[in-house]
Amino acid sequence: MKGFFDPRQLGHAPARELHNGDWVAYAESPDRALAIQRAAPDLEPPRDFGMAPLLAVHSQGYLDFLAGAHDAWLAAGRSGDAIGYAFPIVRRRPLALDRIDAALGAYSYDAGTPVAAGTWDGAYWSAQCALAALDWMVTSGDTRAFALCRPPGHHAGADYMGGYCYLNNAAIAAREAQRRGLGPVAVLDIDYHHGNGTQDIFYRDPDVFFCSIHADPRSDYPFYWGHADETGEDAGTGTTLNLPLPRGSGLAGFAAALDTGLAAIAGWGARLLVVSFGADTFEGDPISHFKLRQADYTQLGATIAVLGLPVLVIMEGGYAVDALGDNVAAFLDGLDGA
Ligand code: Q9C
Ligand code: ZN
Repeated sequence: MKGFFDPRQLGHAPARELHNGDWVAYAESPDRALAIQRAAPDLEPPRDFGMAPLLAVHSQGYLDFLAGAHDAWLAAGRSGDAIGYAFPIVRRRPLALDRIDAALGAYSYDAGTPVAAGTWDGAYWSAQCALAALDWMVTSGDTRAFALCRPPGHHAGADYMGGYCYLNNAAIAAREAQRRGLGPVAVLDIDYHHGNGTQDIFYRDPDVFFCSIHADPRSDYPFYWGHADETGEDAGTGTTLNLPLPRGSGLAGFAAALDTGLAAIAGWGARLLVVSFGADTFEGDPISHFKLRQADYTQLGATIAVLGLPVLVIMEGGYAVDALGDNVAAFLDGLDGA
């Protein structure tokens, strides 16, 4: 399967994250991309589609912040990665506050998403991979493409970062697909964690169907979003479908939810499927609690292929680095009918 990756994505390398009250090594490491690259060796660098497709999803203020945050952090006399610590949860007014700590809080919802020296470039080229994969499908007529997006994107909203995510690669590709007349577009999110950023971006949009299968947010990050009663709003009512599963779920539970999600996507009339694929549903994932095995990913890919829609795969999470390449390859093989 044609795929895209840019070495500049490796420059995004935060040192550590806050995990259950301790500082631990950052789980979303550059090694993840190298592991996937080893298993899917034909990846090529994307061309530069510029800022316009990013601005179709994210606010100018947020993009300006993200591009300048690490320099502002250094200018404030700090070292290492920029991390916020005060979050305006009650009234998120658009105050133009200069202090870097205020901006970090206003443009994020967690303290687990540091901005490092290479974050802007890494996130920028990650998003360009999603656009290049879409462009490949359009120009070649291929019904498949893979974007090795890293950093991932599905927790990032129009004007916030979170959950290791800065730019919402899947949303950027979906919007660009709409713009090119490839819609109606459905986004199927099968990362272990709910894709709260993608959901938020399309929550009132009747033209993008968002379906997510994920760990029940009553037990798992991101907690506040992904509950079954979140179904969209205003004109978008009914175009969001959340299928939370309990910790410990394996192939049987996951495949049943996938059947439900795919039936809804088919019934809605999607013409293009964007899959936010996380391999953190793997039994060996260090931060997650599902029980999928390598061969299960081939079955899930094959099940999605039965829909008969063009499929653009956007990489999201997956932190068992030693198994990550094989798990991704297994999923892509299933999609390809192997
Ligand atoms: N270390 C994705 O899989 N963890 N993001 C919270 C505990 C956040 C996962 C802090 C997990 C985010 C793309
Ligand atoms: Zn995840």
